[in-house]
Amino acid sequence: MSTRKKIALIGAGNIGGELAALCARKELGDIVLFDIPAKADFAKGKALDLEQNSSVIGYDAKITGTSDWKDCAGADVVIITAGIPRKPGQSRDDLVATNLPIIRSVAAGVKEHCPDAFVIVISNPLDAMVYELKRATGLPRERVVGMAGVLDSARFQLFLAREANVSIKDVRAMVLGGHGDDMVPVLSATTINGVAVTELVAREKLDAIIARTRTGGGEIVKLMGTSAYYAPASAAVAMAEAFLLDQKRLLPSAVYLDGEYGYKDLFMGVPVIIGGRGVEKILEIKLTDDEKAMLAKSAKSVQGITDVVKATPAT
Ligand code: A3D
Repeated sequence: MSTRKKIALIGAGNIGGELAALCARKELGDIVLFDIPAKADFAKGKALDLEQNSSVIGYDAKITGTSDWKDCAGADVVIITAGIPRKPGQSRDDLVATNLPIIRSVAAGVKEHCPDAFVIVISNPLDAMVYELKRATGLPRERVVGMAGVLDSARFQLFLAREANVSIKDVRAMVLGGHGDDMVPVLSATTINGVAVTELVAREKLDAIIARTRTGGGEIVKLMGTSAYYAPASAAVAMAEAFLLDQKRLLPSAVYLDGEYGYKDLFMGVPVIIGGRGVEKILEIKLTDDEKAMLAKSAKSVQGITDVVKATPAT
């Protein structure tokens, strides 16, 4: 039996496949690609393709495709992409009717087979789906997070780097709040290698970049007919890696708030430290009055969709 870490990827679609490819190349552990029975062979085929790729690239990882939850048993990390992505013209919230029952069935699998895992949810609408996953599994808040802030910050960073004509490596930014069109790019925490971004990018350009960041997911859906998958997968792997390698990284993540920033019983993006114990700390950073107001607006949207989820009985 392998003593490597085990990573269960729930959903073997576009993001699931890229997650598997990245985890394998980084040799983070053995990988199980899980999907519904109708797509079991598809998951098996993807797993085999990726195992064959190990021979070319040179990585050690066992990759298995399955639709049997027993194969996920004992996973150290579970990353959930099960559900449908957006089509052009749809909002993330439009997905709730389809994705809520899916998340509930995945939660049952996680609860029974992976109760000790660090769980990262990607399925949309993100903040409401991760709320339901935690509620339905009863897992502690240290071990359930939603991926959105790392991706939204990456989009913000890219647009800033292009505008300022500097290397992407030197841009540090933070996008907080819900994963929706009123997410909160925090300018007071955004620098180009320590230099305030407001010194290098004009205010009206910043406003345009903030607007583009907020609709960054929709821009790709409109172009491709489905949602992004390379950057979302990389963002989730950064979070998984922080846990598996105890990196203690400061990453914006959707976490269960219990009074932090003045919000309770809600999942929303805030800066956290992720290390070997999962969410090791929730940081309450100083925000300007403007940023607090934007966060309040975003929290209101998240609360609205979370309330819909809470009011929907299990079928
Ligand atoms: P897609 O390529 O369709 O893959 C989803 C997979 O989930 C499919 O293979 C389905 O068969 C599978 N699935 C459905 N039901 C179940 C189930 N009960 N158990 C296991 N697997 C199941 O979609 P995708 O990979 O492009 O996107 C997946 C999700 O991520 C969607 O909800 C997207 O909206 C969301 N997404 C979130 C972000 C964030 O930043 C939060 C970014 C991009 C996409």
